[in-house]
Amino acid sequence: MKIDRIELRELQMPLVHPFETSFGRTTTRRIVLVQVDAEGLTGWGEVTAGEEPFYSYETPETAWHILRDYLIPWTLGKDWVAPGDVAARFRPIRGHNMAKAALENALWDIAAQQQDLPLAKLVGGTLTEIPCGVSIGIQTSEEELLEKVGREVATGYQRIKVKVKPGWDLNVLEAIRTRFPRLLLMADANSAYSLADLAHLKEFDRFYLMMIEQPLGWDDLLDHAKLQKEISTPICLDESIHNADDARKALQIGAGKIINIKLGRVGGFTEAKRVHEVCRARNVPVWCGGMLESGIGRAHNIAMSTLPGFTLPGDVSASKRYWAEDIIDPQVTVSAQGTIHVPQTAGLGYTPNHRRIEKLTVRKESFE
Ligand code: OSB
Ligand code: MG
Repeated sequence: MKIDRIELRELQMPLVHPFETSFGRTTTRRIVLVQVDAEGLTGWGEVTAGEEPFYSYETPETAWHILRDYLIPWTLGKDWVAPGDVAARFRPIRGHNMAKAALENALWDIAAQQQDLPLAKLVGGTLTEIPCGVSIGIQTSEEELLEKVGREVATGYQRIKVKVKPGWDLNVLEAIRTRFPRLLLMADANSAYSLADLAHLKEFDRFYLMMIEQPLGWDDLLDHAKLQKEISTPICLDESIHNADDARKALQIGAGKIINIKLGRVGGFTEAKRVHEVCRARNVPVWCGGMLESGIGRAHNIAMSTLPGFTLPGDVSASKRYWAEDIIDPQVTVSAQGTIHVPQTAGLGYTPNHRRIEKLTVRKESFE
């Protein structure tokens, strides 16, 4: 595969509802898209970094820099055999996984089109329908949260994740459990606690949650292992898993029992497949996380979610939960059973809408 041209662009996309986590609130996403032209085909990738360096150190700005000054020059004009070769070429750069993933995933899109395969098939997926959950941010009142939970359950979503932080945790879980005793429920703390909160974290056990996601430090494994020995709720790791080695070490020391795989956080499909393998070899369930993606990143997440180890509902949900109008056609929709039907056409399975993308673009730069 010979890469002829790469275009970077930044889109500003207002969310239909602001999204609040323990580290902050997002109202408009700044999304960097990577468009790759090779041998008459076009592939797309998305940088999933947050606007601020609060989930991880990456931002749209750091990704633009790493792509423009390193990843794109290292990729252009070279004759690649497989997208995985690009992943290997990017290894000398430490971190910046979301920048790497955007470019590598665009090449997977092209490879799928070249081989006339759905992206899901090319990456090794087997499911044709994926189970979906939703992630619900911190709200201004418990009543508002309960109403949102009720609406998502009625829509059909198979599990509900709520964001928690000190002061918005036991009280809201209690309220949800009282109203929805049998709901598949989990909480995501985004590193809002420390081991000093041990007694408090033990109280989460009474809500029989499916899991608690990343309760402790964003880059910690050791304290999570200590915590897991003290609580019965399974710990799911998100922020602290950057590659397959992290996953292996985490599972070896008992830092968690479940792993959330995000393509951006681990640097693209090649490494995400390795994380999946590490977990599958140990019978550890995984699920696909989300980063408030546009349709491009969402389409990649759908493909990833079809691998056989993705046995738990993920955070991959319908376009309309985020956008008045997504940038792909058709929009991502969810069935009444809370599933997404995986497209069976070649490539992404959704068509990027150039007119809409152009309208939302605030800057672009192309490289030949
Ligand atoms: O921790 O999973 C997370 C959104 C932004 C940053 C981090 C996270 C999230 C979500 C939302 O939970 C997932 C989604 O709906 O895309
Ligand atoms: Mg998370």
